[in-house]
Amino acid sequence: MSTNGITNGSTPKITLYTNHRCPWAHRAHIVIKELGLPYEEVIIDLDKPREPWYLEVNPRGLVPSIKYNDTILTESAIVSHFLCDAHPSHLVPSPGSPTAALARARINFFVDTWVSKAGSYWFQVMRKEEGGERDALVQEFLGIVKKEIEPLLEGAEPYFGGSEKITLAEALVAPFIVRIYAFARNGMLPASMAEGLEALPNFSKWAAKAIEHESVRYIWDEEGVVEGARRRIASLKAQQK
Ligand SMILES: N[C@@H](CCC(=O)N[C@@H](CS)C(=O)NCC(=O)O)C(=O)O
Repeated sequence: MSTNGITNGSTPKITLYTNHRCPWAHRAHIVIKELGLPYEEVIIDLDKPREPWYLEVNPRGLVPSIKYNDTILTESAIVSHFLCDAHPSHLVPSPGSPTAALARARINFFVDTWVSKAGSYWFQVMRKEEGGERDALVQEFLGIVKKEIEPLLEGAEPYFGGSEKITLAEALVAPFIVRIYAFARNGMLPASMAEGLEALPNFSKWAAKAIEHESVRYIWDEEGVVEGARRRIASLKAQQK
C-alpha cells in the first residue's frame, strides 16, 4: 500500500538536505546512520540565500529536510521521530505498550528539557563580549543543567535510561553537546562552561560517551563548525554595532 509516496516494506530512497555545520541537521545524520538506511545528501549552502528549488522543498529554507521516496518532511525532531517510527530499532521503543510508552515519554521529556531550558544558552553566551554579564549567563546555564538535566541522567550508563546502545535521546541532544565542548576548546565559549559541565558526574560521564559515538562523529568537522560559527558571530556582532 502506498500513501503520498510512502511505501511499506521496501528500502526507501532517502535524500537528506543538510549542512554539516548545523546541529539540527546533525540529529538526522545520527538517526539515519544508526538505522543503517542508505541515503544521498544534498549540501545546502547556508552562507547564501536559499535557491528557489530549495524553498519548494522547505518553504522555511531551513535544514534539515528529507525526501523519503516522494514525500518531503522537515524539522529535525519530526524527521527523526518519523524515521524511528518507520524503521523500529534500538533508538526508541515502538509504541503499543505502557513500558514502551514510558520509555518514549522519558526520552521526550529529556529532549524537551534540554531544548526548552538549556539549549539556547550557548548561542547567547557566544554573542556576548567577555565580562560579568557573560559570566552570569554561563552560571545560569550551569545551574539549569545541574537542576534539570543532571537528575535525568541518573543511571544513563552507558546511554540514556541505561541503554546498551545509543538512543534517540543522544541523537537529538548530542549535536549540541559536541558543539559546546568544541566551542569552549576553541575559545568561542568560556572554558568555564565546559569545566562546569565536567563537574556534573552524571552529565560528564554520559556526554563523553555520547559525543565519541561513531554515529555522532562521522560527519563531525570541528574546524569547519568552529570556523562557520566564528563567521556567523562576527557578522551578528557587526550588525549590532
Ligand atoms: N527547528 C529547526 C531548526 C533548523 C535550523 O535552524 N537550521 C538552521 C541551520 S543550523 C538553518 O537552516 N538556518 C537557515 C539559515 O541560516 O539561513 C529544526 O529543528 O529543524
